[in-house]
Amino acid sequence: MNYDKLSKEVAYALRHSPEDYELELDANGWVLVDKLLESLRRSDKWSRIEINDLKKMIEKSEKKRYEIVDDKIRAFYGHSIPMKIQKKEMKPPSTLYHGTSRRFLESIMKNGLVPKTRQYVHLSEDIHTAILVGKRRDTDPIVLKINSEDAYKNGVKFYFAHEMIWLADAIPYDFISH
Ligand code: HQG
Repeated sequence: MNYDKLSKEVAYALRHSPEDYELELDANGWVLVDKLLESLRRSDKWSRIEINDLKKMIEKSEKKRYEIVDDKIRAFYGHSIPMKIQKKEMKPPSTLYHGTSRRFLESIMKNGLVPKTRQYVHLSEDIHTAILVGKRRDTDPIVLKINSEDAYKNGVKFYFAHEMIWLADAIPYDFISH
């Protein structure tokens, strides 16, 4: 089984277009694993898919994108559907990082970080993860440093996705340096 392809398909189902899969995410982004399997099986590509394939997909991925708990599965981050997925508000580490394309720098330093097509701005706990995120768009990405301690003190809300990825509604430019 091609787990990368499966992961991309699951991203459409759990982050971007659940309605195309006849799925309805709950407020925290969960759906029943059985419902997802049922929907995936309608396509020839995944006609024999089982829960163990989803578990292997999660296990083999270099990135922590999904979790299965009991009979449910969800994406930790990355949603673009209109209904905003509720994330747990939490005090962030004092510094976070955001890897991005150099060509966005001017606009980011003028407008701050905004979520664009997704529901939240995505921030990384470590520089290495930020570089990987930035490399999706630029072979030589820039890593922005977010003064999350000051941002938090000034009322910017942060949300926990998982131990490497934090989310925010937006980050004003005063808390961004490079
Ligand atoms: C940029 C992937 C101009 C921002 C990744 C980013 C991550 C601005 C792009 C996760 C801007 C949005 C999310 C402004 C933000 N002016 N550009 N004011 N504000 N931007 O894909 O953070 O593999 O929505 O810098 O690895 O790149 O799918 O966000 O470049 O974890 O699991 O607008 O998605 O994970 O791009 O990536 P995205 P992201 P997966």
